[in-house]
Amino acid sequence: MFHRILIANRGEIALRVIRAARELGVETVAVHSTADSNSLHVRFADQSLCIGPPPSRESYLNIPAILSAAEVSGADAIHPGYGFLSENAEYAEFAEMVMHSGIAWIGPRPEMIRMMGNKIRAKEAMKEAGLPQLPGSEGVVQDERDLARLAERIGFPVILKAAAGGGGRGMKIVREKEQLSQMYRTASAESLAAFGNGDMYMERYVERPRHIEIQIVADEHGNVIHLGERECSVQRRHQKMLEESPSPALNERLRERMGRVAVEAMRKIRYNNVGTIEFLLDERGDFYFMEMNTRIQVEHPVTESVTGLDLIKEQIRLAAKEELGRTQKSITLKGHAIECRVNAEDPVSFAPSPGLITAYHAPGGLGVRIDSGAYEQYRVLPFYDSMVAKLIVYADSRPAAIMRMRRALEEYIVEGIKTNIPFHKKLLVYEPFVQGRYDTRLVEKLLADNPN
Ligand code: MV4
Repeated sequence: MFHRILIANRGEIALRVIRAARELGVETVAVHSTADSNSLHVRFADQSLCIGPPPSRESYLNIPAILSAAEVSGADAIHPGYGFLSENAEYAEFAEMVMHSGIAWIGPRPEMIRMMGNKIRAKEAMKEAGLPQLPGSEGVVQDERDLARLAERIGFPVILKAAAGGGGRGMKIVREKEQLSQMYRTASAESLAAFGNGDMYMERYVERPRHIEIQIVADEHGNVIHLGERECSVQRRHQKMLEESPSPALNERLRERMGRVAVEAMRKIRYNNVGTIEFLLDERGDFYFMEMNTRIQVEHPVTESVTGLDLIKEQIRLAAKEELGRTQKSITLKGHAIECRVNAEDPVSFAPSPGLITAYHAPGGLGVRIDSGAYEQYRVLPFYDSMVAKLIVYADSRPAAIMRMRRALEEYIVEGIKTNIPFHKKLLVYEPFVQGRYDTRLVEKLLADNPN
């Protein structure tokens, strides 16, 4: 096992990694910007080092500063968390540089990160590995002739996606032939400007999909298991707001099928550490590979709640080359978990609302978990994303989890800043949500049905 882990992140995920490391008896090193000196991750780590000024580019994205911090603190492993470098074009290079410095990398091999970072290469590899795919371009759209020919074959509507995009960035839905050229040129130019890569691919557009993702855990010795799914269809502009596990859309047969093909694919590419395979699930119950995330995700606690595994401890153990020590048979999904992302934002306009938290009281009681770096007198900074807490509830059944989440949201006191807690309270009584009958358009529909 490692002696000392440096956490290349801030906020709740830095705290989350510190908690896991401490329980494993491993020392921790926090890095922070000058704006984060009073953060809990700095307080709870064994050591902390300031790595630069508030803007992320100069601190949490500053690879040389982070590597220097690892060196001077004597860290023998680095955990990247999510966001920052783990959602950056340089993610694979960062992993590589860490390993070349003789420091263990708590994550997948750089080649895995690189492959999945290019959405076209990821699709090709996952097709080869047996994951179902939507009819599409099978590679880059070469030119305008290729474009028209492909769209004709696939049939409208189609969707154009950026090879270097992901998570909804650089996408264009095209409903008719006449819009095709224009949309393609715009999308490709925008992607080139945003990601330095104008390559586009095309897929048949699925109208009312659900976003279902399968959690994978893989060791360095070829053992791979899945931990079931997370339902992530409650999103606004590609920002997830609430996640749950299990998905109300899956039955045991479909779960077993999605999990099995996901595990087989990961075995074939010799994937290591934790990862998430994202699928689109259509109204017929057919599922298609969308993207793969090679990092721990914000919503990992719902999986922890229903499986009883600590995913961060698993990540650390796997990076230390330990064996998985669990078989697929030993994994059972029990009960139901829901996570609400509590953001410092206006519940109506969704505009960020940074500032001083003047009063704070987090809910408690059976089956309630809060992952947060917030406290009374904590200042939510404008430099970083607006998520201030994750509220996770666990109960025997979905209806009981919904009741528990409503109760917990009522107990939550956050004053001084605006939060989306009022939005979550509406969502938790919204009939399509309560029924579990929803798709990726749920939030839009809720906002249309509740004009204020
Ligand atoms: C799609 C799609 C429909 N058909 N691909 C959005 C995020 C990115 N990962 C891919 N996304 C989509 N891809 C095809 N072929 C619909 C979406 C989509 C979506 C997906 C998951 C969750 C929310 C979404 C909201 C709008 C569109």
